[in-house]
Amino acid sequence: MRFITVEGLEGAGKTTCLEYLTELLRKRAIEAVITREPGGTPLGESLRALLLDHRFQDMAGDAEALLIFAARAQHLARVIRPALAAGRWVVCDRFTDATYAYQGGGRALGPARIGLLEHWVQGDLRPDRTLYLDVPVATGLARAARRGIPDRFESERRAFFERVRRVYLERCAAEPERMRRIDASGSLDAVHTQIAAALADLVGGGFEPT
Ligand code: Z5A
Repeated sequence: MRFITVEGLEGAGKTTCLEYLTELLRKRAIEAVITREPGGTPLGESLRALLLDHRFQDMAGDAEALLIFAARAQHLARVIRPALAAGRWVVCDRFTDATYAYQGGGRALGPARIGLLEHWVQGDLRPDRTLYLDVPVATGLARAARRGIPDRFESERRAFFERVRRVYLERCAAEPERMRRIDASGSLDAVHTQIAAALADLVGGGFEPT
């Protein structure tokens, strides 16, 4: 049983990477629980809709962080902890590193309050491995822009995303064993090779080349 999380700026390629990752694990007979944040439960998905909604443009940073941790508490209680307790692997599209990056960095709440909520909601639970898909802000925003109408986060200014990226990179540097930086600016093949390498030690014997 392992808890894997995938992080990155919008347009970094998390969705694309998750499909590859799921297939990679399946080849090793690992049927992971694939989930996402904010979301992953009916309550969490409802909170996600509020968080992304343009009507709440004036949402206070503290309110945003608390809603995200409310969704996370439900997700942990109803999906993540039960799956891990049953011996399943869990792969989650974003987790608490995103809160440090977006709310701690982007919204400038700082790491201390995020740390308090992390301790309250998660106790000692942390991901076993986090893949941070790193792209320059301009690359991520250009890829995300191809998808159509931006949500409340995607409408933020470039400086916001530069702060988000800085926190992600600092966290990779601080915890290199858990949090692996994947250069996601190149071809999908190059990204996939890095992903397989970053997970190889968790499955014993690594993965067959694809
Ligand atoms: N949020 C937060 O603030 N705090 C928190 O604690 C958490 C979340 C948990 C929703 O997240 C928002 O929640 C998010 C932060 C906030 N802000 N926004 N927006 P989300 O993860 O659901 O939303 P997202 O960041 O927009 O993710 P996404 O839509 O899933 O994007 P992506 O998965 O990273 O990108 P993609 O869809 O895989 O790829 C985008 C395009 O690029 C697509 O056309 C791909 O074909 C293309 N692509 C991907 N990789 C490549 C490569 N290597 N080369 C060329 N083209 C590529």
